[in-house]
Amino acid sequence: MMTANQELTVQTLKDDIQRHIALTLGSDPYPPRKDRYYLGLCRSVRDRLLAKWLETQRGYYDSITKRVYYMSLEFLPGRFLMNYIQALGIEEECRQAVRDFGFDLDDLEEEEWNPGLGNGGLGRLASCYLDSMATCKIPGYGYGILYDYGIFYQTIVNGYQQECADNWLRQDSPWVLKRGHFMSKVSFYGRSEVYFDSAGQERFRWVDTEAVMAMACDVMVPGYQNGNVVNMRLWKAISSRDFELEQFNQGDYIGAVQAKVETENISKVLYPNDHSPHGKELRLKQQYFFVAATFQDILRRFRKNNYSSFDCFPSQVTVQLNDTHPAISIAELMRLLIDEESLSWDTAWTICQQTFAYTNHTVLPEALETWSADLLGHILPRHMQIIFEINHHFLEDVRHRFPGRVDLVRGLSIIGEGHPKTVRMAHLAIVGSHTVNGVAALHSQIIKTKLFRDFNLLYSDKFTNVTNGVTPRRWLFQCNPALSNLISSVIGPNWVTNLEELQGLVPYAQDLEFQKKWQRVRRLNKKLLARYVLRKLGLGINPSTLFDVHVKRIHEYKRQLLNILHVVTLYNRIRQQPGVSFTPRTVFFAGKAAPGYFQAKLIIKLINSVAQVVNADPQVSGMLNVVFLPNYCVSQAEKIIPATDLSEQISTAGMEASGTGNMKFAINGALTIGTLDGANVEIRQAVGEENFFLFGHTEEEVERLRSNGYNPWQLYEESVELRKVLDMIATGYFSPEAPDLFKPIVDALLPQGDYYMVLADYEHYVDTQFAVSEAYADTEQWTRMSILNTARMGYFSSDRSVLDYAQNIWKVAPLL
Ligand code: CKZ
Repeated sequence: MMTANQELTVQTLKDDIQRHIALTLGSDPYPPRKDRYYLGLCRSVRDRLLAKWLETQRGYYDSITKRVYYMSLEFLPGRFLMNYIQALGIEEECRQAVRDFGFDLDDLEEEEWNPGLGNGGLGRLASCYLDSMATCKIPGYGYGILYDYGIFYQTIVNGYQQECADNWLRQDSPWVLKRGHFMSKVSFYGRSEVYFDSAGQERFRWVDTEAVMAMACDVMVPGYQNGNVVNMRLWKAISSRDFELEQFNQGDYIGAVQAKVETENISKVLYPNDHSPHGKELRLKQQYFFVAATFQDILRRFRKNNYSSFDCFPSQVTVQLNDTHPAISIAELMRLLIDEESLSWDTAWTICQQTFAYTNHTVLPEALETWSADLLGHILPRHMQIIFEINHHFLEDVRHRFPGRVDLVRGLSIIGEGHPKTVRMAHLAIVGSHTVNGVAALHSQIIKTKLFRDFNLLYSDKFTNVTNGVTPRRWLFQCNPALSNLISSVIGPNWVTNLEELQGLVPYAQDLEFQKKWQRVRRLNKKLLARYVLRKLGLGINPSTLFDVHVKRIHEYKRQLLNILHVVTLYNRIRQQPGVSFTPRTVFFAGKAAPGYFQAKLIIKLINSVAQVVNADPQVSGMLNVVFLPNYCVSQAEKIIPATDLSEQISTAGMEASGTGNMKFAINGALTIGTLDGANVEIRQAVGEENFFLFGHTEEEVERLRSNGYNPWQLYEESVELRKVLDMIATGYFSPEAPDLFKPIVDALLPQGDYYMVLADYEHYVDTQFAVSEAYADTEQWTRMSILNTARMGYFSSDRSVLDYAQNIWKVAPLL
């Protein structure tokens, strides 16, 4: 039933939509075109949010509260339209309004392009945190880069990944508010010049620089039905006028245009190499570009409050560094305080340390950022000088506290003394921050005892843990409406902003009536996914099979390979035992490989080759299917996760810092098969050991195996089943046209020593998968476990994470 008030809003909404189609888009509302009505709806929703956004920002402006600056080179917000509609609480009205025009809201939603301004978990985490800051009213801002090209669009051609450019701004996004009048100047290159000030003090200034302008582009991040809207400010590079004029005046028209294009390249493209920095000049320029522009904003806001002294800066500003990607901030703030604000080194350094906190997201050595000191010195000469100075002061302190420990000094130094000399960004971030956190309990422990052990010796109070979380708005309420409705029907709707309330479902886990409803919802979601797969790939899949899902970036440590070895094992078992009953499965994979990561790309090809053989074989038909879904992204995740029975979280123990997909699946009622890695450890504790399929070596066992001379050949020799699987792959069973195609994969597992311990965990994994199949066959038991997973996942809300940061690291309180 619609209330009178709702009818009023439906009518005004409809008027707004048509007005926008005519007056904003300059189109005729008749005949009704889907893309026009989509944009008309966007504009109408945007208007309603803008008012709240202005109010929130004015509120910050008037109050003298400490603000959080969440700095990240990546954000993965996903589609906005439905998120905005639900945050405003006008979903029913919007449905009705567009229905009156002959459209379906879910259909219109598909018109929106995903902003892929991130690689994976790290970028998505940043967006979950902004959502939670908005909902929990933590005063803060997100800062990043408006890339013209986000993460590449993946297609699969002949089983291989192909990358296409993702020009998401080709048609202006209605959600990006460009502040053309609001530009900050950012400098590069030049040199550091010494001079003496009027007091005879030696000072430095950065001269002969080249300038680039940063244009502010704002995106609204609304809290859930609380009127609060956080701002995400993304910078876009624009060539500087002065610079252009000078060049044009020299008469070199083509050269001038070329130079303009080159400077604007800074924000052109997101680097797609998740976990493997390339040390490229453009990437460093991106980092500094966004840091410099952001700090001008920070200082401008600080000054606006008429502060007499910078001493109170840390009581007004707290900066969270999302990994080391923005860590050049530390040198930049030092430069601003010393060169421009004339503070002493010691005062500036104290302010710096009190301002920054650094989150580490990975222990993989190849992902720890370093820059060649020459390159950094070339692009940012003054910053390089400051970094050397920071290092000098820091190492003096180390020598003082640990006399004679040359080894310690070498290990801790911000400068890696090789050829070429490098700047270790993690060391800079640790030294320049008051707090360093890992993203799950195990990961934070590894940071303290292994990765940064010597730093922990030096400052043990600095290191802490904040376990990641995900926003229940997008990852349950929005992506799984059927389950959300069922949950709210028994425990009310407050879980959306207080996820611990899901505990209220525990008593229903045994309730057969409720179980039936739970099964019906899960079945519906699986049908929706099956329909999507049919539409996208033309592949028919059976929704009553076990949906076994492995979606995330493709990386050797995440062990998609282990999963595919299991698939081949199942395939062989089914063929060898005709007539024996198996739990039918559909195994889904999705994920992108970094374009330069040969091995990961070959794994994609292997998955597709296995899928081709398995799906075409009548002997396993109905028992086993394999699907690779191209172009994994936020909106695809929203379709896959609610339909998943079994979540694959099978990284080599000690290598996945946290994982956040693992949380999204369990919240939606999937059961996990996983190793004791990252947040899996805490998830298992929360949902109960009996509701989690654990397998594999522990992190300590992996360490021990590696140092005691692990020999994968022995496993190969000892297991007939494993040997057969590897032989099939090695001899071209899945690639008859090129029998050697997958040799590099088998080589990594055998002659090259199997660094990721795939074979070491194989047998236990296969056995545990067998236990999964058995459990799935008992529907009542499985459903109970599924309900208990959802019920006990409250802790993994990003609201909890953000409030933890606020209380223990940022020292800010929620606004009232
Ligand atoms: O962060 C998630 C965790 C995951 C972790 C992921 C991450 O693997 O376990 O749940 C949120 O905490 N991503 C990165 N490091 N850890 C990462 C992302 C992008 C890039 C790099 C690391 C990137 C790099 C290095 C992009 C371009 C160049 C270089």
